[in-house]
Amino acid sequence: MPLNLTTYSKITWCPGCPNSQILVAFRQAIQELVDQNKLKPENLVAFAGIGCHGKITDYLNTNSFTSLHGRLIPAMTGAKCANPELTCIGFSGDGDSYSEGLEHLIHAARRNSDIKVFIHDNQLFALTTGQASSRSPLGFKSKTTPLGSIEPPFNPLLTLLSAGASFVARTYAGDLKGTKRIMEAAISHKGFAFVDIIQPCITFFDTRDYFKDRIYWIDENLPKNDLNKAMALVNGGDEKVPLGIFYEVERPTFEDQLAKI
Ligand SMILES: Cc1ncc(C[n+]2csc(CCOP(=O)(O)OP(=O)(O)O)c2C)c(N)n1
Repeated sequence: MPLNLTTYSKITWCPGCPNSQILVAFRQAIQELVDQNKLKPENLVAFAGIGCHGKITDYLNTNSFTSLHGRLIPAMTGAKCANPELTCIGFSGDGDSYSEGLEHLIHAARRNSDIKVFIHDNQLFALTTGQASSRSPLGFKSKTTPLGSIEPPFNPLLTLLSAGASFVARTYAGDLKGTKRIMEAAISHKGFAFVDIIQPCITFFDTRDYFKDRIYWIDENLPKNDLNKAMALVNGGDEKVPLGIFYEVERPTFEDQLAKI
């Protein structure tokens, strides 16, 4: 049955912002999972952090919750513990979860909380007009780094793999089909699912050409349970940027363990 996942809210992202593609991919993924009886719309809760990415819940006709900046994960894990029937899906930014709220992300991965986290990774703080984040590259010039950033960028995939995330993937917002596929797999995964979505900020740091020349999809049929291989893949330097599911294993979730106490 076709769901109405749209709302009356006017979209206020910049015209052409890849956030819109993330929104469309998500709506399509939800529709497909509902059609396949893999998801009950009444159990879906979309969570948002603070930032441009966080507007996404305004445009989704689902249950939703907007958290404080950097505190997306505590809101999600709290809801999931209170009602394990819920499918908790969070949208966050590299400022919201790789800078301010990083500790929560790491511990949710370690615990294998059964939540799905999609990070709109635009390598800066977009809503506050383009300051450097922990994801900005060396030499990045912004209002907070006028002479160029002197910090190497954070590698979220490597960190989440070593923290114990049971599903780790990366996609590119401009690839709608690929993003939908990764979202469906993440939502279907039982356990902590983490997806970094490369989302060029066309206003403050337009990396579309940069990524167009570097992204490639890894072979879908490669085994996904080899942690060392996954780590090597996501730590292979900047020249090529692999996309796909790097790691996926099953292990007991935090909520299942909690229910046994
Ligand atoms: C505790 C707190 N610190 C700072 C801010 C200001 N603030 C609002 S949005 C934002 C940047 C968000 O960046 P990111 O999470 O990368 O999201 P984007 O806008 O890039 O999607 C900041 C610093 C805030 N609202 N609350």
